[in-house]
Amino acid sequence: MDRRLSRRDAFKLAAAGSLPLLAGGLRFGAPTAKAGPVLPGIVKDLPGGVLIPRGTNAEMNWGSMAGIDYVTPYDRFFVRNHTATAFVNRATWRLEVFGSGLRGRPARGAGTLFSYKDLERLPRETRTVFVECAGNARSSFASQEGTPAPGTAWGLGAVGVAQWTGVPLREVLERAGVRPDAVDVMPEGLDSTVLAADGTDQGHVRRPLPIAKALDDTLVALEMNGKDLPFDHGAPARLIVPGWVGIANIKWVGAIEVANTPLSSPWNTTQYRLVGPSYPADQPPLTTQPLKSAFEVAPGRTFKAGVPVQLRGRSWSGGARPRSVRVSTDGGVTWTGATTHGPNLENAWLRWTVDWTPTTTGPTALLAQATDRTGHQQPDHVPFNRDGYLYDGIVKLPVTVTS
Ligand SMILES: Nc1nc2c(c(=O)[nH]1)N[C@H]1C(S)=C(S)[C@@H](COP(=O)(O)O)O[C@H]1N2
Ligand SMILES: [Mo]
Repeated sequence: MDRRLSRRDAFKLAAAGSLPLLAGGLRFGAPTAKAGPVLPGIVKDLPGGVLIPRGTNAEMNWGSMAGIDYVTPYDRFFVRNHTATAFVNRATWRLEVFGSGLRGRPARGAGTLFSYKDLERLPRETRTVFVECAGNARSSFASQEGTPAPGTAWGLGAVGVAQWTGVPLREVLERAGVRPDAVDVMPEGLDSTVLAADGTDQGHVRRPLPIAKALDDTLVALEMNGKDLPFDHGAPARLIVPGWVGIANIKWVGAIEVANTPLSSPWNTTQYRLVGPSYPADQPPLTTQPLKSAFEVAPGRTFKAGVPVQLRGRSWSGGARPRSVRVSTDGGVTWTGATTHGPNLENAWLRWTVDWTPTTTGPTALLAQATDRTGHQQPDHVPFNRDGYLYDGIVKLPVTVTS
């Protein structure tokens, strides 16, 4: 993995008018990754077979995780931008913490400023956790439930586990003078403001977080997998909110409001709630990601009849950890218990394998169903919600067996 800018990255940055903003010390080398599609708004290369373009976003191809260790490498980690990757100069970047939940109740512009160097001097922690889009597996509402939902048609690849290193948000808030009556904390990104479908400007990407979660395990991450945070994943600093919907993990964070009254933004009011005929009105904003499973197999892959293979996969949840997994290779008619392996970290994933010797030729579907430590199982069906969030059903992966 080479985090230097390729020549193509440099062109993309220049085209975005962003080169003057870049911090010094970047070296421009020859491209190192296999050429793949180029998406406006994403810096990293999208090598064929590793990341799949989805509009202006990029999804991990689960086939590219086969044989990969516990964490998702940078080159295959999905990217979800509401607008485009921001280029922030780390040397001049400041994080401002302000609001009515702090001593002295400083207004915006009068809060405490933290430079990157300030953060580097604070205590550090590493958390190995997933970031997963609330809309991950949204395409299953169309393919399995007959109720298509608008929005990025993700398969199961809008998820990745990385080692995020940074400063606990608690340390930052304590230094900024958080008061016991603080209720909500709202981080805000430095990327462009977002235009709604009707053309209204919704402002910068921001979403309130209850103070309890902010003071618990939330991180102001500076590193991903032991290296400086890459542009696409929020450099120089992003929030990591373990187990919660992707949108909570604000990238390119530039300001954090701490308030003694509840805060709101489009990302916890009109969006990121479950709206639909099966849900009572006024559902709360989404918090944790549900239990899911995926095979490390590219959709549509072919297998040869009579040739034994080891199918691998992973299961994860932002709630109780997965306990066991069962697998079907015949579209859900018969099931076999999978063997689980290695770590089963909270808010990360559990790897598993199952041996399979295909016999019947033709199209079939691979299914995996996880059970968590409370006994909850992934359901067969998921009731429709307007925005296609939190699809946690058993996903049918189409594959073909050839003679
Ligand atoms: N500032 C900002 N933060 C953001 C976003 C964004 O567009 N702008 N997208 C969010 C969403 S919807 C997701 S799923 C995750 C994706 O993180 P990644 O691109 O590092 O995988 O970032 C979240 N944080
Ligand atoms: Mo997301």
